[in-house]
Amino acid sequence: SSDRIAHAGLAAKRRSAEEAAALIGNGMTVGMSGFTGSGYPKAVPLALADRINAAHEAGDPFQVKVWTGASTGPELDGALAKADGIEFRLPYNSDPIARERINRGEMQYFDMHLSQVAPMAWQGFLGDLDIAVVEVTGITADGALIPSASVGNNKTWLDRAKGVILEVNRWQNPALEGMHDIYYGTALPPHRVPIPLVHADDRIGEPHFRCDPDKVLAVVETDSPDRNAPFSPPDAKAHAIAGHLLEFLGHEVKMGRLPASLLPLQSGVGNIANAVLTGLIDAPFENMVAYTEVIQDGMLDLLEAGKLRMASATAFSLSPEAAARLNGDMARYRGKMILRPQEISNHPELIRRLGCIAMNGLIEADIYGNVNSTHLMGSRIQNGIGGSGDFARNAFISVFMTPSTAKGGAISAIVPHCSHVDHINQDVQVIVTEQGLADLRGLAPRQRAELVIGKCAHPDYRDMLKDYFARAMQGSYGLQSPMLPGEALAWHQRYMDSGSMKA
Ligand code: 0RQ
Repeated sequence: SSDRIAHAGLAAKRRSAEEAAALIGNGMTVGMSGFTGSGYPKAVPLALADRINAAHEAGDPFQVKVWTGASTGPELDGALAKADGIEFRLPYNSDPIARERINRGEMQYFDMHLSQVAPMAWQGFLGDLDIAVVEVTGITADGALIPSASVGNNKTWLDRAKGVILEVNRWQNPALEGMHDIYYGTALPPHRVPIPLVHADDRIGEPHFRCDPDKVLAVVETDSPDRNAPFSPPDAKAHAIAGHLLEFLGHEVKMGRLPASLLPLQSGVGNIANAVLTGLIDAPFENMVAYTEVIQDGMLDLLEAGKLRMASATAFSLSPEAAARLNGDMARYRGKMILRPQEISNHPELIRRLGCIAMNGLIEADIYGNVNSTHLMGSRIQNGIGGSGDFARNAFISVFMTPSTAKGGAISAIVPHCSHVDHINQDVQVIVTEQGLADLRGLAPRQRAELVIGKCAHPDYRDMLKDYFARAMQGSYGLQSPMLPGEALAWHQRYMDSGSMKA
């Protein structure tokens, strides 16, 4: 049926996923929709993976370059990576098969700030975009596109691509229409102008994507759910981290440094971020707003509890249960949520202006408060920097949180020296573990080290860190940020050699 495709010319372009995938050839660059497992195309990438497998079996080369919003789902990154069909990938990935290929050196991965993807695509040095494959909820009578459960970089892909393949997914709720705010005022320097958004709930754009129907090569109808991953219930550590952070925020309100409704919240992905949001339900803050990247379960709970007034993001990232809840009551939620292009949801200018409270996860932090969000043991990519850098550098307060150990205690998340740095200490103001919270604002490196070791490190590693710091105070080349280069990464080497950072 074509009740989701009201434009006659585009209805006439309905094709099978196989026919659409046949338009994609070896070496092409394909811009796909999708952000944290929502709104990604579900049929064409699978059909493309079949084509790639067939080519490889026949001994022919077939790989594509894949650009997206952020992470997608097993039908996209998983299937294409399994087929060894991705030559180059940007800007964020969390798929385990793709991760494995990247870490085996079989795929080039350009891990970038999510706010920079669209502007850099416009700058032109990334090369041409051959095809856009974009999931939409429907097509209006005049050919405008009703966005899906994520906006991501779709506007840019639709504008930049030479040809467009649309997936119209009837699983997406038609009541999504009107929730989106697609801003068409971006430009490259010297023509850039201020983005006219001064409150998290301002609408500055249009509800639909513009798309030249002549550029549309095929329209594929689908009926498939997003990859909605369940959240594990917060464990004791997550509760402890949330507790420390909420106490800190309460203190900031008391000191008059934050308003009673706080400032627009940004929350990263994962169970700890979700536990913090859940904890906010019982916290004394009212009328909060979120200006963030993804709307996860905890945000929905806060909206329902009336604590959160509205949430602005670029995508949903929900558990199956929360997705069903949202779908069942979309018309009501629509008035409280805005989905925007990721260059707007993550825009440094807007994050700085609004004064967001950024709360993100980390892999490891060093004693001076530099943060590694991406690489295990300095070299193995986990996911990518995502939006954490967009928010951390420009936030009113930038918070990073983590359990103090990983891998059953064999790894300390607080180390003498980060094996890779994504967020320099200037962009990291608060570090929280289940052990405690270090408020590093206004402190110099040696002062920061005392606090990070004392408040955040696990007791199993605290004396080792104190010992390193004391010896660095003696043997360091300079004492601004004391360091023993020959020893700084010894903990990581010990883990790789023996399976534990413990001496
Ligand atoms: O690996 O599953 O094999 O055991 O890293 O760790 O504890 O599940 O942590 O889900 O909160 O993710 C930084 C990755 C944390 C995330 C990161 C191992 C650990 C496990 C994952 P296993 P957890 P979380 C906006 C913000 C960047 C993007 C971002 C992230 C795995 O928060 O991707 O912030 N951030 N975006 O065992 C070795 C350590 C380790 C370690 C954890 N120190 N050494 N391994 N692990 N610490 C949202 C978006 O941008 C979309």
